[in-house]
Amino acid sequence: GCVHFSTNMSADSGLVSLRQNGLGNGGRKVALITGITGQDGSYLAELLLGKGYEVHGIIRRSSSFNTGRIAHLYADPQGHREGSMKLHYGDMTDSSCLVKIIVQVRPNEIYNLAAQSHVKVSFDMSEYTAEVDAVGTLRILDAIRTCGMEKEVRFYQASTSELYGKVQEIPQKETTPFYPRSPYACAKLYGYWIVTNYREAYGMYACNGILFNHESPRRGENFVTRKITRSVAKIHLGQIENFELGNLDSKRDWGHARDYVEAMWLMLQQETPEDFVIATGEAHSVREFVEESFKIVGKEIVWEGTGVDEVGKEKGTDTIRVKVNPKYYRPTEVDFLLGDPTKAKKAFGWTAKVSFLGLVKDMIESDLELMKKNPSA
Ligand code: NDP
Ligand code: GDR
Repeated sequence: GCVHFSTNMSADSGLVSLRQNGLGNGGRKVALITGITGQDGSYLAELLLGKGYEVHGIIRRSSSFNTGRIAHLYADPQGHREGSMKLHYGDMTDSSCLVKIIVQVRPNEIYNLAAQSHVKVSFDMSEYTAEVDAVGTLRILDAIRTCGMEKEVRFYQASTSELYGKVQEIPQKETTPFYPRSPYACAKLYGYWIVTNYREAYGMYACNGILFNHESPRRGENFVTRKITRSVAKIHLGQIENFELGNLDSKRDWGHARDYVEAMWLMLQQETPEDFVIATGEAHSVREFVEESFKIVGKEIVWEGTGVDEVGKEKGTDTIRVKVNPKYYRPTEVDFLLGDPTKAKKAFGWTAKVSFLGLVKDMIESDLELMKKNPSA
């Protein structure tokens, strides 16, 4: 069943009636975040706590700690004692758990960020990805209905630019047709449409945020940006000589996660629920991300081609710093994503604050600090 993360969350019998007027204890808004331990979940929790929300998060049981990104948000980080943030064990594959948590928390807003979010991994774990990313979204929507809260809860769905996949139009906006290119994107396509359907069928306030790639020092270590900044930091500090990447030519519209979680919140504060593209409006290749990273630490890059993908000239006797390994290629690739965030700007004044260079700099600086402190990180 569903286990409380710690003991100081009381099963207050007055909780339910108190919250039926739409506000939590002490008139505070209550938010429930799935995927709170992930990159976005941690920034969103910070943002909502800063706005005075009572924040509840669902975490998975795991054999090692998975709360590293949110540890600083505990009232007492040493003792893992909760203040305004409360954690519940649960899983997107477990409906009864979702129902129990929603009944107990009675949130005003639910942010559905939980996902098997790695595109390459989704080719290896396609069925599980569908379970979590597609059916998981259906499960939580149905849990809301089971609790009779479909008219009071506001629901945010973490949709993605991966829906555009094999691009039909440049730049991509809310009306651009979808063409998913991975089991991940196919699962998220189901998520997108089931959210749209429940909005139309049951009058739910439910929104798809179609977010383009967003990164940060907290980005998972096997996404390309973080892999690059970690490796370049280690090369700069003399901890490693080189590293491997896959396709260097794909282009992405990369923004900063801190900016993007604000757009999630804004979407749920509007009069009517709608879907929005969130992007910077600027695209760069993986190769450019590598180049900018090396520039920041003041090192020359030496590329190595594999014959499969010739990526540059080897220079003299210098050490090869970046190798291309086809094992990182995807069976079907998404070549070029560039978003048009005009609708979000018009509706609620959102624009990305952090530039491409600002993002690379933030990530490199943070990884330099990390690797200096802990070379085995
Ligand atoms: P992360 O991979 O960093 O975080 C994913 C979160 O989902 C983690 O908290 C993870 O828990 C949790 N999770 C995974 N599987 C389950 C499960 N079966 N049940 C419950 N929780 C689960 O992703 P991001 O923070 O980068 O992204 C957040 C969401 O936004 C995802 O849905 C992603 O697909 C989507 N998205 C991300 C974009 C980006 O550029 N970052 C762009 C567009 C969409 P644990 O920590 O235990 O692994
Ligand atoms: P993406 O992010 O697939 O866009 O999905 P990722 O950083 O994994 O890949 C971006 C591009 O870089 C190329 N690439 C590599 N990628 C990884 N991970 N590792 C490598 O070594 C490597 N070398 C080159 C990839 O081929 C790809 O073209 C992210 C996730 O956060 C999704 O959950 C989210 O929906 C989308 O962004 C928007």
